[in-house]
Amino acid sequence: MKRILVTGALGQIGSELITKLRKEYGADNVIATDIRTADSEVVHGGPFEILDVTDAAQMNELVSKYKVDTMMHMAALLSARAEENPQLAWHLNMGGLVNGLEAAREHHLQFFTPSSIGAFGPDTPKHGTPQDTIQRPTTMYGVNKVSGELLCDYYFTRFGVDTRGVRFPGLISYVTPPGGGTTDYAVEIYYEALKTGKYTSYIDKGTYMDMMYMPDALQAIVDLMEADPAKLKHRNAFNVTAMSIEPEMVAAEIKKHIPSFEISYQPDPVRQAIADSWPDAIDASASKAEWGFKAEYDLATMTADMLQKLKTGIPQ
Ligand code: VAH
Repeated sequence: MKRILVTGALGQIGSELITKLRKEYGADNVIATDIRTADSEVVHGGPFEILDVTDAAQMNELVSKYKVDTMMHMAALLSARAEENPQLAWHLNMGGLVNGLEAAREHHLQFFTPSSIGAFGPDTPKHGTPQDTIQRPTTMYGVNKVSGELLCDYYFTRFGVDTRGVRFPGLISYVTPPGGGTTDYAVEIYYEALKTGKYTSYIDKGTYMDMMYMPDALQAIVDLMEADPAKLKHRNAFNVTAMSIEPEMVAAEIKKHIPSFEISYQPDPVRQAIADSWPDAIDASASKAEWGFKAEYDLATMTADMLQKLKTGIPQ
């Protein structure tokens, strides 16, 4: 992995992934792309191009122009937004993925794209969700993610493309506010704790979901992509997680820093239903065994770091 093109570079994962990759591989070796531009370090800190991932010709042109050897395909509509517009979600999430895989096949690229715990459904075992288990998601996002996992496996077995991916849990970060996800409450709550001292959660108390702090997610991507392929029994759907939490637990941890903080609940039927269809706690043993996955942050250390970093200036 020497020269990397990243799609969705201005998104929640992409914007921090670019910073990490430029540190690790050199700014000029990381080409950030997104469908829009922004006044951001992602745009100013190294090569940046406007790219609509549903435009195959434009994608291939950039792959050739920058002579990349790796693509990290991060552009996607997240779960809640995908439920608002399932047809657009299929077009963007699957159209973009097929174009990325075809570019990887034609240009012999290593290829990463994330799946999600959203790839599981109500029939999936909720506790200790195995690496290999039933996947009958009931959301368009979940259908996209299962289809994506199978498609990436196909490109590996049929065409020999070096595809790799993880099933991310909810990701928590202080750099770029997330948009359109079901797990966004676990990010918003920190912003509101500092801004107003209270938060009304759209996910009900007692709703457990897997979560991970962004630094651990970014390290997982690099570790998987640098892993010895001979040791990988799986390819495109490694379960990774750091913690299984619900809103009351997050509130209690915040209260250790802001004793006056108050949480209340107003469940959003759509996002509550999505959350209820997902596992409570997945098993990440395959990732640990096959490529040494390890999360550094737990709820306590993540909360301390989030609040400390956000105090220095809440991104608008
Ligand atoms: C979402 N943050 O909520 C994403 C993620 C597991 C959740 O896929 O849609």
